[in-house]
Amino acid sequence: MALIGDKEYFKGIGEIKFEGKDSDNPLAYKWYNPEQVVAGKKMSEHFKFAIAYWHTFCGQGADPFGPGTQNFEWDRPSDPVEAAKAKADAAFEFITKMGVDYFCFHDFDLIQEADTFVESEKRLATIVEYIKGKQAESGVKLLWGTANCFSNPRYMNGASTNPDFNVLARAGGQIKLALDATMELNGENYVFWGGREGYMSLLNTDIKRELDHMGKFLGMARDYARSQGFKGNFFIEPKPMEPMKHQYDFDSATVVGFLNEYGLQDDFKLNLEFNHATLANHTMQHEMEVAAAHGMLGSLDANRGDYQNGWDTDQFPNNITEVTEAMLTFLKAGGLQGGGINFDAKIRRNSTDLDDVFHAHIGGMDTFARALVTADKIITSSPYEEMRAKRYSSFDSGKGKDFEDGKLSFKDLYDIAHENGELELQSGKQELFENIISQYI
Ligand code: XLS
Ligand code: NI
Ligand code: NI
Repeated sequence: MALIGDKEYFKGIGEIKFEGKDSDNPLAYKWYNPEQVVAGKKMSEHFKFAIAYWHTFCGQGADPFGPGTQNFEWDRPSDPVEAAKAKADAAFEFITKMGVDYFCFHDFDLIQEADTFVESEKRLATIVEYIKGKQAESGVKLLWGTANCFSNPRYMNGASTNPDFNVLARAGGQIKLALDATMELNGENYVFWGGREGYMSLLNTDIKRELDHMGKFLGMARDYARSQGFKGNFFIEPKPMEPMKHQYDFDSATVVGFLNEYGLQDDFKLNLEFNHATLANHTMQHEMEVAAAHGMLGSLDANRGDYQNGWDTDQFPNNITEVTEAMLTFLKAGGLQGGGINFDAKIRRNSTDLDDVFHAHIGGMDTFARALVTADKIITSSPYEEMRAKRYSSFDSGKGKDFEDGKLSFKDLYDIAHENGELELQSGKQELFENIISQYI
């Protein structure tokens, strides 16, 4: 069913279908087959792909050196409410044609923020009502909502970590409305990305006080949403820097520690992003492993960085090795805790055709599908699992098992060391592990 209002924005492009890897139709899926069962679940259920409202329908390709290049038809109405409705029409047409089930938004992606808080609240209510109708018509669901508490100049020193209480309170007011909008649209989760929660200079910053404020603020937001009946997950999205010099939600390990410190660990999980991982000098697989080890692998923002520069370039994923490694962790963790895979990615500034945004998402979804199938084969039919298990086999019985069971004293370790004498080296077999990944791709 193609959902097309009075106006069709993506003319000449119909629904994107799965045609298999031998198809040379650029507007077809080669690997992503929503119905295909992998590791006991349909691909569409594994992934819960989502389209990011901000990049795909708000971003126009501007960069620090020049204005946008992508002035599409839905950007043209001058009245903010008309513009927001046109954008919603274009968004739902695109999402439906892609056959994707979910979208994600920031409050003021949906509609332009007004000059006053009161007027912004009214605008938001109007567009939420409109989008509710679009959802009912199309069946498209909301993976998560969030608030943009980083673009407006009032947040230049942070939102919940702002040294000025009145800015913190304003952020609270704004996030209350974003939570309400998320609940109204049946959002399955709510994301906090601390865009300016961090510092530019330590000379003017009290880290301890700011972290305490953020911890308290997040707890209050959670309590409010729970009191309104929100059952979904809260996610924190780590990123080490940009826009701030340093951001408090630096990486998975930092955020896990923070959540435990402030008593947020039962309601909050992590939304991890590939490009943020690389900015933190980690691989995405590392970030996912750390989150999974704490039962906090919540959701993923799919994209990739540029390996030759250090920016958050938010390119569409196409690195099959990188995504396959991520999918190994994904499958072994039993998937995501409530989240899905949101394309937090944008087409390049010089990609100016309407079909470019289709090619971008098709490529990204195919990369994930191919990586999932590959990771599943590696787990089920290669020696990979056995090789990993073998490395730890000395803990499966005898003294190693006693150690794991807490039956040995430190003095026992000394006695065992004495008895063993000098040890043979045990190879880590890294190159063989790497070859298995390549072989199965
Ligand atoms: C920016 C973040 C942002 C979050 C949502 O780098 O990735 O887009 O995903 O606020
Ligand atoms: Ni990002
Ligand atoms: Ni993101």
